[in-house]
Amino acid sequence: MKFNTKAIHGGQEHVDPAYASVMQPIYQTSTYSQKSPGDHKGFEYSRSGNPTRNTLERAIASIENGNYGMAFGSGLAAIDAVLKLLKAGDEVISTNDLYGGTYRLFTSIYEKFGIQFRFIGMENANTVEDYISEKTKLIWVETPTNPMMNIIDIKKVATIANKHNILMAVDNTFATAYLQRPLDLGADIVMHSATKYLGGHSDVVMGTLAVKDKDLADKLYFIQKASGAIAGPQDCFLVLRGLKTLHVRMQRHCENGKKVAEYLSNHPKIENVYWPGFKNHPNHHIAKTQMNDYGGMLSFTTTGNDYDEAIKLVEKLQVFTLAESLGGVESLAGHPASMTHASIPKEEREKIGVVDSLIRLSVGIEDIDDLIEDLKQAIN
Ligand code: P1T
Repeated sequence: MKFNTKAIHGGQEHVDPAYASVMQPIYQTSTYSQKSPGDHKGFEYSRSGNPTRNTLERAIASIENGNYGMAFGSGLAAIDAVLKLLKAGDEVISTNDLYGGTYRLFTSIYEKFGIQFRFIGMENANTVEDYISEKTKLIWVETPTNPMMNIIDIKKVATIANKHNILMAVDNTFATAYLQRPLDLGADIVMHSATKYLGGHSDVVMGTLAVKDKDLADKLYFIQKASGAIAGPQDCFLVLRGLKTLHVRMQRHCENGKKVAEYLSNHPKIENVYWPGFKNHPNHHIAKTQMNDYGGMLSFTTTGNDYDEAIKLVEKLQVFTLAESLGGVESLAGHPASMTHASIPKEEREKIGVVDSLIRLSVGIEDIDDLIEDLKQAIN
């Protein structure tokens, strides 16, 4: 089955044996009756399994070319489940540019439990090998990274991870399975903040994982059940509905993203535009091979790198909404230094380019003329 068909039908055969409804029903139930202890129809309690969630989990596995999927109450809950595979004394190597909340989870929660994190630039994948020790148990990769849009060579990092018997996880939130499929490139785990493009309508908070390996899936299902950070059935329904238009939404996000990136790069008041589709992006050649297109996310800085100017600019936007999050049909703008990445110390974030004038755009699927006009009036 091709991707566009999988987005609509993947994992969704016979979703309703009772009435043959075309859409997966919302099973808003915490529990299921049993004829005799253990004699039931496959479900006993909704923390361990729920038909609506199971259908979404199969759909997520299907679009990522995995065999098993899991849905959690948020993207961070999904990342949290992956970290629970580890124990005190283990080390994690992570991209140094990543969502501020992921950084906070790693450093403020898991360091306390004796897990060590090394945040490194992975733009040259070979450098990963220099940081591996016998304690390294997980490599965490975001690509494109949030918010600097760095591109990491998934296949190369996966080959290194595999050679040393280390798990490799990819946060695929910015690209989605429409643009890149990390499991096909050798990663063990693919993670999403489904809050973003998978849901697609800014109306749900959810996280997902997909894997190929049965043993790994069993460990993650156990963590999901034992820790309990599951996604609820109504939210699973919303993401199932979102998935059905993922491919058409992503096409327009990519088209609009390209036009906005080009407009900004030609504007005299704009200093840098970070978007992997530019030929002069340092890892454009990798993006070109591992992604099908370049997505709708980009960041830029204004000339002079002035905090107040950046704030004024985002306040003036009218079609773009100033808000955290991304990946919905509507265009959003954010100021990472004071919003999504405020939990990263200033010296750390400035080292990777998250300066005071950096503005991040999630380019939506509105009419491109209105988006450009809005940016023009706000910048000028
Ligand atoms: O918000 P939540 O669903 O828990 O997902 C966390 C998360 C994980 N990974 C990436 C790459 C993310 O961008 C996020 C959430 N990001 C934002 C809210 C944001 O505005 O960047």
